Amino acid sequence: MFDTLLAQAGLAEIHQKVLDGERLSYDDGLRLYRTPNLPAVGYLANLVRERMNGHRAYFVRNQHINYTNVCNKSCLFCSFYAPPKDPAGYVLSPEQVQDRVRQYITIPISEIHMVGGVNPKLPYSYYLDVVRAIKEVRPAVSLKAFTMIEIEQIRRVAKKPLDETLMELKEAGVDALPGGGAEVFSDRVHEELFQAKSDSDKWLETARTAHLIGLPSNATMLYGHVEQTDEKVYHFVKLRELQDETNGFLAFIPLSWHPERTAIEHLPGPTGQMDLREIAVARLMLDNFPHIKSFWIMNSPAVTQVALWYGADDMDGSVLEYEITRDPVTDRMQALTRTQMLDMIAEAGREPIERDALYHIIDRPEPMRIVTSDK
Ligand code: V47
Repeated sequence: MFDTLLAQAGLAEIHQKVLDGERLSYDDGLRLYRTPNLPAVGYLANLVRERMNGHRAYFVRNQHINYTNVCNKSCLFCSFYAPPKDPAGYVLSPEQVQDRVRQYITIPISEIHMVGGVNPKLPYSYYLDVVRAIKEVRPAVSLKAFTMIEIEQIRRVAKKPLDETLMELKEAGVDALPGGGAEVFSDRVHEELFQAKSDSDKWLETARTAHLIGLPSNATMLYGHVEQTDEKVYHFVKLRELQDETNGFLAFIPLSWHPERTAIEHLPGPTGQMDLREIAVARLMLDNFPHIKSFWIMNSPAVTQVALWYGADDMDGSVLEYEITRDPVTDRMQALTRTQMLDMIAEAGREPIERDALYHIIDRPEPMRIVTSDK
């Protein structure tokens, strides 16, 4: 029955490659985007997902901290930043960052995710101090901090070679780098939406250096704005090539663009159909990435539950206080408790696994324990 469905969707050849564990080509990637039969793509992605991760669905109790919103990159897709000298700009001191960490000290958080704008005023010592300040309050937490774009800025103010800068951040307490700042690896989109930021070659070079000195990272792709299908497939191919070389990527996260309050908010933005397809195509193309994450903040909890059958094996986590896309008017708290995450995963028919930033297993909750304490 499935064979007929896949043949009708024009995916018979890709199905065979998936069954044989054969790498998909650039043209296969285009075909996966172009077939209207999304469930067929999801079915193929789920074959790979279950082969690599069984029924496991990872989640993390984490806290997000944005140390500054000041940014000199003026990306048109972003609503978070304040340009230098804008009165809305802020910088958290290391002590204020510690206060944020202490705020949730009773919750057994295992990951802190810290990113910020590219703030030209911050000296090198600030970054090291903030990292040490976090580890002083929560020594056991795994700290995932600074996108490749921030790392470039940190290296600039450090006036040191990239590998040395990364080593010093690692020694201070950074355990992994988040996947942000990659956007879409396309000179055209770069020119149109984020020309002040460095390009894809630089992002990949920074990731390569981080991996080589022993700092793993994630990778992202921001979609649903002006990008085209061939650019997304190219993005996957470049990431896959680097992963072949370094094996330093932990997870890939397709980021569903939110148009609200951005300079290009007239664009319609992505749909649920697109969100599921990005997850599925990523799982199929990125055959050497151990994990594909459906970031529930961007994709919604509802789409994320379905995504666990479309290639995703991770839903991110509690995400205490997400500011990148928070609505300043409603100021609605975006957070999930452990119980809510367990319920979401259990209802989707997957096996919940609590992890830290490096995918060390913290807990394998028994299904019977779902509906217990709420932290
Ligand atoms: O680099 C900016 C994106 C990224 C918007 O590594 C937007 O585990 C949607 O990278 N709508 C930062 N996205 C977030 C990020 C991330 C998130 C969760 C987990 C991980 C991880 C990484 O957010 C930026 C940019 O690509 N972004 N503006 C927006 N309006």
